Amino acid sequence: MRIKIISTAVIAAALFACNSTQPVETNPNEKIIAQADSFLSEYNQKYQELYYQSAEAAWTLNTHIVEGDTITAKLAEQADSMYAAFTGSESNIKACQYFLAEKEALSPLQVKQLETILYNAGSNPAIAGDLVQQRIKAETKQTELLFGFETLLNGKPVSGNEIDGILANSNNLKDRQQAWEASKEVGKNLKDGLNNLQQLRNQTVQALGYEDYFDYQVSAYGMTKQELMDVCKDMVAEMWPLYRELHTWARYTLAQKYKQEVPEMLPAHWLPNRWGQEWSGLIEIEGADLDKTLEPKGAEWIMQQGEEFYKSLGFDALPPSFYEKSSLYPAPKDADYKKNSHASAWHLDLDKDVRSLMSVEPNTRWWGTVLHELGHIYYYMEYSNPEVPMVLREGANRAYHEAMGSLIGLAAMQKPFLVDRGLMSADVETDATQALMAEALDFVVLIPWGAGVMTEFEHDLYAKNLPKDQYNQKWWELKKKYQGIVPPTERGEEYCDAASKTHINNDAAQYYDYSMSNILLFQFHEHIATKILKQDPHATNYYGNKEVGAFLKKLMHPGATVDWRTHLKDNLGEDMSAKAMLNYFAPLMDHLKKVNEGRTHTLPESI
Ligand code: X8Z
Ligand code: ZN
Repeated sequence: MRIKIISTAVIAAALFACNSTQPVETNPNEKIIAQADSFLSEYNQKYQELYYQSAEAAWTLNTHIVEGDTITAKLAEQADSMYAAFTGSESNIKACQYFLAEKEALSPLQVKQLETILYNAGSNPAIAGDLVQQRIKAETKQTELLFGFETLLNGKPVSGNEIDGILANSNNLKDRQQAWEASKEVGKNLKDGLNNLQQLRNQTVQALGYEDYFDYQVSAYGMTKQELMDVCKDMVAEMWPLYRELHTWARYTLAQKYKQEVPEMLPAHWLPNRWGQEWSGLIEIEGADLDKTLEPKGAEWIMQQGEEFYKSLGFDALPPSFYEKSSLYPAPKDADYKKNSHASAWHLDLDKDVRSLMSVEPNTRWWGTVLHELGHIYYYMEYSNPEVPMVLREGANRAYHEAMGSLIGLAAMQKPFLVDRGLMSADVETDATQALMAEALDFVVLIPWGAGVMTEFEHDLYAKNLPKDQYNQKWWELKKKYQGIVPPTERGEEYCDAASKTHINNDAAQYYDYSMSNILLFQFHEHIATKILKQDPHATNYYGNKEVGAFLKKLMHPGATVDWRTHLKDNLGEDMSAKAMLNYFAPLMDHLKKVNEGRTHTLPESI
């Protein structure tokens, strides 16, 4: 049965009727509580239904991209429009405002739901209906252009995995540069679309009083833009001395590897990642080449072992539908469709229908990504419980969501775990400092990229209306400032290198989530290692420990029904802080200072 949405007039009439018919001694709070409950239960039901339809259509759009397939795009747009019309409807907004005016009378859970409903309305307000429609269309188009793009290398189509393979393994700088440049070609096609989305995203949220789209996305954390930018600035500043040492180490190490002079800044194509966002591929730990171990085992094995790890902590097996409906492996070479090549996890019905979209291959990078995505999936499954209303089936904040699987990814690279799981021989004498290096090249290197480059670019894009003819200049200015990375050759405004990053197109103004998640996950890890496992945080083995699982479930179970700060304090006894991460990497700082002695640093001492 379709539920009619209550309008303010209906609510007011209902209240009035109640007032005139109820006995005088009835607590007036009870009435408004009951009214709000009835509104919320109807809302949640309809929300789930429309969310599901829209997610299903988006799933098809992302897993089966066929050039010129207007039907899939149309279906996705239609479903999105229905979802937008409901979540942004004037009557729903008014109802929330009406109830929130009586906040004190309501329960905290009701207030949280009403606030979230209003927040969701913020990106789709009916009063900006035409703009919302245009934005939905533009977003669908951008996804098609990004993932339908045929990247060519020497005239032949190549996949993202193949580009990554070259950047991970080739010592030939010419090949590397070609692969890197090929991976940026897609940006040219996306520039107009990004410019269009920049305007449309801003205009739609402005209709409900947000300053701009960046302001809107940040408000989910209960922060102002300035507060968020300050948090990001602090994260970058705290990690900077370590990043600066890593940068110097990487310049000298790579110059030697490629037999070149030591460059002032790192050429983008020298690094083992298209965006230079993580450099863990630069280190090889003797006797512990996980790539070699994983290769013969195959992609399916990686998936299965990932699930096994979570199960060993006490999580349930994945529902059979996960394997039936997910799109886990690369599309066959001769497939007549393309798929989104960036990994993601989906909660389609906000209940049991969980899926992941990946292109898993048997290597270390995908091992980490599988565990990351499964973290999202298990978070979905954990908060899909009767205590969490549909509209609050989200992470305590977005960074929590990103942190869970990355935490397991960190744990899954530590020696005691690898030995336990037969992925490393117990006899291998590993160098603990090298292992720490590999972790820093992943988790530390992401901070200036995420909290610096990506965040400041998107801040300027939305909050400062960055002009289109300055996109690339700004991008490379930030890459140099925060990452010390420069392009192989001049990149003019015909390119749009920022748009080669998925999130700029379809996960806009949220990338600080990942930097915050790295900070949070070291706090979680320190707690687990010292309080639960009583092991050195650098050498843990979570496998099979139900207490670790119980702790994670406790973090996950309430979804967004809790305030993220209170939740952290309640479970860890502390606020968000980089202290755990800094402590963890402290031994590396001493080591790097020694290794870099006599070398020239080209990044400033502080930022
Ligand atoms: O996008 C992701 C995940 C999906 S939420 C694979 N990550 C960021 C990225 O790839 O840019 C994980 C780490 C950073
Ligand atoms: Zn993620």
